[in-house]
Amino acid sequence: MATMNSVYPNGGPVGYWQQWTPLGDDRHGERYLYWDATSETDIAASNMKQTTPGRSDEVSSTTSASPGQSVYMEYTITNLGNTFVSFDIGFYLSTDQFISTSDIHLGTITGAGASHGVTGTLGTYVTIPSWIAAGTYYLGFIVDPNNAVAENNESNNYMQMPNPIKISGASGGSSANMLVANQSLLSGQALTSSDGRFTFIYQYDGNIVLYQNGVALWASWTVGAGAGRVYMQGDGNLVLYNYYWSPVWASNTYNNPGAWLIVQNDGNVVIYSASGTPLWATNTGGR
Ligand SMILES: [Ca+2]
Ligand SMILES: [Ca+2]
Ligand SMILES: [Ca+2]
Repeated sequence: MATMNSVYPNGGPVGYWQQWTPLGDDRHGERYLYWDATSETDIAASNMKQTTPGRSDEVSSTTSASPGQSVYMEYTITNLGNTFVSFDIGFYLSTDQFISTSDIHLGTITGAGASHGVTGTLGTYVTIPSWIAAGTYYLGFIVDPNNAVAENNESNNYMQMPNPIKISGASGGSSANMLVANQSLLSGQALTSSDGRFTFIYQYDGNIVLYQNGVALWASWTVGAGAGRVYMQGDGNLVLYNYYWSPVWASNTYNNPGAWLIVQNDGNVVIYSASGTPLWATNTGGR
């Protein structure tokens, strides 16, 4: 047995002030004994980077952003095994420090690869979703997010950025532009895009209509179903119920608990899943 792989036989580099700072071989601070096995497959994620030989520091990442903004993040990947491995890299935005595939998916690099023993720090741009609520989030990444590679250690594949990212609120007016789970529009109630240009209204005549400056862009064609409600159900389905609580129209996006609707500034009305996947839209964007 060996106590560390051949890249850092002495346990890793020494950082500032002679403090030991971990690199990609650190495996979340845990130390592993490596068997003298004929094969080991393990890729690992880290938020450290080697700056000069013997010195390492945290990777760079953007610490504040607006919805829709493209932001930079670095990430380090190490192939701890003894064979070449090809893998995907997924990028995520999380409300906590724990990055998982159920967080908001920002994109995936497919077909990355690393020879055994190699550590590399890479950088990429990811786009903060335009629909995101203001708050503090963590950017992070996962190597082999779909677990296409069987590894000796599957628990060291995710990592958050060293610093949280503060996402500001969307600019513009203060009218509600969203319908979240268990919220309804009653007759005459409307949502307005945050820039005020688009209105999504449940009219008294029963029709749900999206307007831009008085011009209808989209409608549910449900005249006669007034005095009911447009209900964003807990199962993710947006349903228009009439006065008798009979469903008249639906987005058919059920089986998506936590889904929500937004009137976007591009003129599109979109229902997103809880993890940010578009499920339904009026397809009226680009305005
Ligand atoms: Ca791994
Ligand atoms: Ca998370
Ligand atoms: Ca895996």
